[in-house]
Amino acid sequence: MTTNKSVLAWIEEMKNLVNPDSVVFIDGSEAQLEALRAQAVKTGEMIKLNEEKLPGCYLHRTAVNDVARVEGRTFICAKTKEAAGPTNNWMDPAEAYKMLYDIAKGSYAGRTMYVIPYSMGPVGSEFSKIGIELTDSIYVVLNMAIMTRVGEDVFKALGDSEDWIKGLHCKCNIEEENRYICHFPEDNTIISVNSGYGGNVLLGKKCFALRIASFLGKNEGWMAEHMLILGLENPKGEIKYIAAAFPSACGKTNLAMLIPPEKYRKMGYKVWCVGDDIAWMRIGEDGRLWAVNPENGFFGVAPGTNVKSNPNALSSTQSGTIFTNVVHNLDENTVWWEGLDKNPPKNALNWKGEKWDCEGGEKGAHPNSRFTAPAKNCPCISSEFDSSKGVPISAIVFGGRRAKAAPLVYQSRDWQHGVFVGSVMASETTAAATGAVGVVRHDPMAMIPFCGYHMGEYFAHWLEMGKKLGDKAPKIFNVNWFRLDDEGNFMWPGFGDNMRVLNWILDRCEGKADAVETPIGYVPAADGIDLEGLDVSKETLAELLNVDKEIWSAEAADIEEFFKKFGDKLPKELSAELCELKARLK
Ligand code: OXD
Ligand code: MN
Repeated sequence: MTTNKSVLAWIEEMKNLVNPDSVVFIDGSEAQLEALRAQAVKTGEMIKLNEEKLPGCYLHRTAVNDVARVEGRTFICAKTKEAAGPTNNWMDPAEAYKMLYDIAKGSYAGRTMYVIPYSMGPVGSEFSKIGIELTDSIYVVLNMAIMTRVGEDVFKALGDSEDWIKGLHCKCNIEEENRYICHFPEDNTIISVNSGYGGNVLLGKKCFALRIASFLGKNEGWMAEHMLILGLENPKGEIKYIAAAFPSACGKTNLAMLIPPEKYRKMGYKVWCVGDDIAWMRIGEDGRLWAVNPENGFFGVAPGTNVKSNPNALSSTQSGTIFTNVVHNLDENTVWWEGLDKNPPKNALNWKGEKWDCEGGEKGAHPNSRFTAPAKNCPCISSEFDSSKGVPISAIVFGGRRAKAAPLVYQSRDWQHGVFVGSVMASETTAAATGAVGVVRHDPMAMIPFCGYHMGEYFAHWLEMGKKLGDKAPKIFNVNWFRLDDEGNFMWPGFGDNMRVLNWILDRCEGKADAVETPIGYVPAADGIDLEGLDVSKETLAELLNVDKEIWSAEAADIEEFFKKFGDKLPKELSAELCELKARLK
C-alpha cells in the first residue's frame, strides 16, 4: 500500500519488537472493515446490536480497570523535565523507550498487527497531518475508522514524506500497573501500552491532535486546542463561528449540537456543528483566525445524552456507531444508559456484562461510557465540516463547571486579558479521567491533561498569536452553565437556552450589546440576555451575573499560588493581569 521508506522501516522495526503473527494494512474499504467487525463479533470483542433499530451498531466492554484516561500514567517524554513543564508527568526519553519496549516486546505474539494510516483533517489538505497507528486491537481499528480518515488515500497523500506521527499501541494484558501513555514530542512518536480505553488508545485524538499537535503548533505558529467549533446562523442566513474550550464531560458535545429554543427556531436561527472536541486554528490569508476540526467522528459521553439534552447527538448514534460500557438491553438487543429515558430495561446486562437490576440502585452504564459516532450522521453537521481551510472564528469561549465563582457569562477586556481568563480556568473534575470526581482543579484553557509542553510557554504562545492577530483577533469570553443556588439547584436551564448567551456573545463581537464592567470583565447589562419564555426571573439573572468580590479575592489568592508553579516561564503579562485584578477587587 505504500513504498514510503520511513514508514516501511519503522513498521519493520516495530514488527521485530512486538512479533505479530501477521500484518494487515487498513485500506479503509468497507469490505475490509466489515470483515473486521464480523471477526470482532466472533471473538466476543464486540456485540452486534439490533440491525433494524441500530443498523451497523456494536457494543464493546472494556476491562473493568480500564474505563477512562489515566492522567497519572500519561507522560511527556521530552529531553528535559523543564520542557514538559510542571503540569505534565515527565520521563527521560531513553528510559521511557527502554521501559516501553520491554513491555511491548513480543506482546503481539499470536495476534495481528493492524497498520492504520490516518489523516487528522481532510485527506490531502495542506493543514491536515498524517499519523500511522499500529495496534493489536480490532476495536481500535474500527474506532479509528470512525474518528479519523483512514486508508489507502492517506498513504497516497503522504507520498515519500517523512512528516508523519508514529503511534504504537499494544493492548498487552491490560495491566493497570504497567499502563503507560507516552508522548515523545521531539520524535513525533506516541506509545500506549496496557490499555484499551478510547482516550488512551485512539492515538489520533488526545495523544496526537492535542498533545503532539500543541507542541507542533507552538513551533509552527498555529494552535491545537481542546475546543468545540460551532456556527450560529441568524435569520438573515449569516453564520458566525465560535470555538469553545470546556474540560472533559462539561457539555462540549451538547453545546456544539445545540438546538435553539422554539422562539429562535421560528425566527430562523440554527446551530451548525463543525466539531465537538478539538480545534486546530491558524491565521488565514485574511489575517483572521480559522479553525478546522481534525476529527471525523464524535467520541461522546453517553450518560445524560437524550432527546431533550442533545437530540442531534442521539440521532448521530443511531447507525454505524460503537457503544462502549453502556447497558445491554437483552430483550431488544439495543443499548441504554442513565439519563437516556425513564424506562431502563428490565432484562439487561450492566457495563461489566453482569445481570443488572435496574431497581437495585446501582448504575447500569459506566459514568464515562461512550459512543463513537460518525460525524456525517449528525443532522446539524456544518457544510464546512470537510473544508480544508476551516471556518473563521469570531469568538473564543472558555468555560467550566463552577458552583459559585464564575458568572453565567463575561467578556475579557482584550486578548491579553482573555488569555489570563483562560489561564485561570478551574472546573470540577468529571469521570472522563480516573480519580476523584467533583473536585475543583485548575484547568487552563481545558488543556491541563493535553498540553504537550511547558504550560508557561503555551500561555506565551497564546499571547504571541494575539499579537499576530491584532485587531482581527476573536473576542474572548467565559461562561458557566453550572452555577448553583443556595439549595444546590442549577440556576440556569442550560442546553438549548445557552443560545441566548451565545447571541449576547456574538452581539458583543459586533459591538451591538451593552455590558457592565466588573472587576473580572464585562457582564451583560440588566436586559442583555433574553429571558422570554424562560422560567428565570430578572433577580435570578442578576444573581447569575453577580461577581462576588469576596469569592474572587479568594480566587485571586488561589491563582497567585497556581501561577507560582510556572516560575519564570509565566509570561509577565499574566502576572500583570493578576495584579490588576487584585487592584480592581480592592
Ligand atoms: C474526551 C475527553 O474524551 O476529554 O474528549 O476525555
Ligand atoms: Mn475532550
